[in-house]
Amino acid sequence: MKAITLYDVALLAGVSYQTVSRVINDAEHVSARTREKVQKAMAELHYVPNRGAQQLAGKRTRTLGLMTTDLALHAPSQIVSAVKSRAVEKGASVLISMVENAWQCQAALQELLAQRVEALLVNVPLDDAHAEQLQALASPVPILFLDVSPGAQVHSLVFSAEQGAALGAEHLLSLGHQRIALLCGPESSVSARARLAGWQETLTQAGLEPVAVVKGDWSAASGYEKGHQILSGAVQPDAILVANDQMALGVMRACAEKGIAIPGQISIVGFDDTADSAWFTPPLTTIRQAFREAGEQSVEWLLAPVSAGELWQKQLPVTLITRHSSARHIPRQADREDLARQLRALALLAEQLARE
Ligand code: IPT
Repeated sequence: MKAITLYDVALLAGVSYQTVSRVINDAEHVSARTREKVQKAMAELHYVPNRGAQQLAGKRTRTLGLMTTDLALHAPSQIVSAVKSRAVEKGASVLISMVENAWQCQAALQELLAQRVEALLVNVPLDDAHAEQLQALASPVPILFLDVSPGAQVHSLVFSAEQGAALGAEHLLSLGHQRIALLCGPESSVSARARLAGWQETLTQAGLEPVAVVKGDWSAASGYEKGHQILSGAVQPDAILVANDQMALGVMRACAEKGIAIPGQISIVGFDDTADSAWFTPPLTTIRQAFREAGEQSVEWLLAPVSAGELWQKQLPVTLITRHSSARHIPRQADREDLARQLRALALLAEQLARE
């Protein structure tokens, strides 16, 4: 079958080739009536404009490139969802490339550039040097990073990991918890390392050491497995700080299997506040990272990036969302007996002293 061209559309609509081209490119100076006529002819002929040809003719593609980590994870998929909807609103399209690890980034970047994206968004955890290298490779195409440390010399839009971690730890301390276990994200993630550092700093300031530090891979399955590991450790924790809500989901399952009541016997605090976290049993207390806002602001930047030379670096706030997986510490039976024993010994001592 012969491919339908602009000429066929022009012929059927009874207008010139240039007029059809103007309608396709949303150019000015086309009357509503003409536009309608052309659109009708296009529909009738099943004509689809050829982006490649438009691009060769030097037209803007309004195509954004998005490189993302595993979309099976809730946080990255919710960011992509927000990016897509804002881009559609703005008349831009998004090409998505998913990478399994940081080392695939360079090839993915080349592939997106080969498709002539106008700007790039990268939501892959990257160390400073690696992000800086990708920024140099992408030049002059603007590139924005979502999962880097604020110290990286690249354009970035990031949530404050340390602040979020401190909020979670302070919340547990304010509830009277002292035996706190930490379930971190993978070592390869900058954000996971920053969250761990934030927790540790807050606990140290309170004169405490975590009762366990365990690493998972962000998935609910790893939360379940590591949750069981923590719960069968030498010291039973009063609370667990979990580096993301998906792992918290697995931890909650492990608690249920062990018959440990949340929040009666253990408090759980997550990180992310993904769309499902309010629907866990019980609804999860967590640190909110506003993924929708992050996705939307990224698109705004990508469509109007700052002038070259200057670094654009923005930190987004994180907030504590208190739901029902955390509650005031209730001393355990053993602790209460221990306290009673100590008080009796003290009373005895006081009596002796009084007699002397
Ligand atoms: C980060 C999430 O907090 C975590 O749950 C996990 O999905 C991770 O991404 C995947 O890389 S959010 C990121 C913008 C720091």
